[in-house]
Amino acid sequence: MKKQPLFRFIHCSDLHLDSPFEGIQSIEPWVADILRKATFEAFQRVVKIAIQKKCDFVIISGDIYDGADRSLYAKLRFREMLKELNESQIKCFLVHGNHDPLSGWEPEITLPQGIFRFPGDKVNLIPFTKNSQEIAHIYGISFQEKANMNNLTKLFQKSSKEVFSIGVLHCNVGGLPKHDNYAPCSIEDLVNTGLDYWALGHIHTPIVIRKHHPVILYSGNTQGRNINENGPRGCYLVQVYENQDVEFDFYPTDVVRWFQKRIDITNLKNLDDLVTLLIKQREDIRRKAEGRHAILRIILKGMGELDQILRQKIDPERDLAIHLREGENEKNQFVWIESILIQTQPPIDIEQRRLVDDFVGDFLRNIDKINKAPNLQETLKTILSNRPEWNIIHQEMETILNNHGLELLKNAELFGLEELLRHEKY
Ligand SMILES: [Mn+2]
Repeated sequence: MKKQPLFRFIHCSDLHLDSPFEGIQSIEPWVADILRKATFEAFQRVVKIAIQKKCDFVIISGDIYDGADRSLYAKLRFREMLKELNESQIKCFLVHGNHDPLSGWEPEITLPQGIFRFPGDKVNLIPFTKNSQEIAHIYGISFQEKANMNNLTKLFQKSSKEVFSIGVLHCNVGGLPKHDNYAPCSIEDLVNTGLDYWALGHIHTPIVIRKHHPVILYSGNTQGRNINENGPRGCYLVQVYENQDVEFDFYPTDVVRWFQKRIDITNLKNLDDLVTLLIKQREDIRRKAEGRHAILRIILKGMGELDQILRQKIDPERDLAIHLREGENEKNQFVWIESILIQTQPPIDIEQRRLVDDFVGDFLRNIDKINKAPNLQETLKTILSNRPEWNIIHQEMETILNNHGLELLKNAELFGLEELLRHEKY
């Protein structure tokens, strides 16, 4: 028979309660309603797992609330769920992160007993006792302010070698790109503290940084909130044994899962084939979502005969997405098409065509010249600022150029190419 662990806990993070879902082009009220509740429902699933698995405590590594000024509704719902933990004698240890620093406004709502919130001035140590035996030390510190640029690991000092020690911290390990570099630290810093388990928050993708001595984990957020947060989201169930061995398992808690799917049109003969393929992909995603709802972004890629029709005759939102969403309100697990992006190309070898000494070749060579300019944004700006319309729309255009300059140029190239070759059979 398998040995029983000394204790079990849940490590979760970045609940972002009451977070709005970002970037969905078109949404019906019934979907919006499910999305609005999703961050709460995801934490409800964490609570359920903690109770079912008979956990001793739950750790939340920051960003419980989405905004520094917490919504009253979020705090009320959070309290209800914490009450359930409390009724099952499950304690909860939490820190605050850059989204919900201690300096933010908080409605005066008392949280239930058994919840420990780490202050932001220094690292506190909370001993955890089971059957009158001290079996774990939990260390943590909250963000006082949003932009915490200090290496907080320097404040952690292990007080006992014998007792299993857990550090709770919202931080960026190793300067992970695309994330604010708050509370920056290195893996070495974490190892040097001598703690046995690091329950980290801030990075929304689950990452196992180190498997043993110490275990270092980002649990990721409990519910993905935009297309960049695709794939499974959830929490870790951690079991610690008498000899300090640690086992950890990921449990998905997301109510709605985000997917991005690239579809190649190269071998498609007509729109009928495309629609059939899109429906097949939608059903494939429904299976992959494993019993939960899904939001799907489709990107059409490839070089093919369908390119010209897709670019010139089809509105992907009005013609295709809307069709694929029909009947989804009757499904137990919906697949909501977030958008369909057309990034196809005409079946022409553009590099070869660029070499031809004719008008089309000239056009392609000019585009290439702009593309290779040292500062694409500035070059495009100079060209466009000679146009009379620039005076009226320059503010909007500058934002677009800064964020999507390259994309704009690519689209212009394909559009120009198709227009110039409109009467040619290619
Ligand atoms: Mn976060």
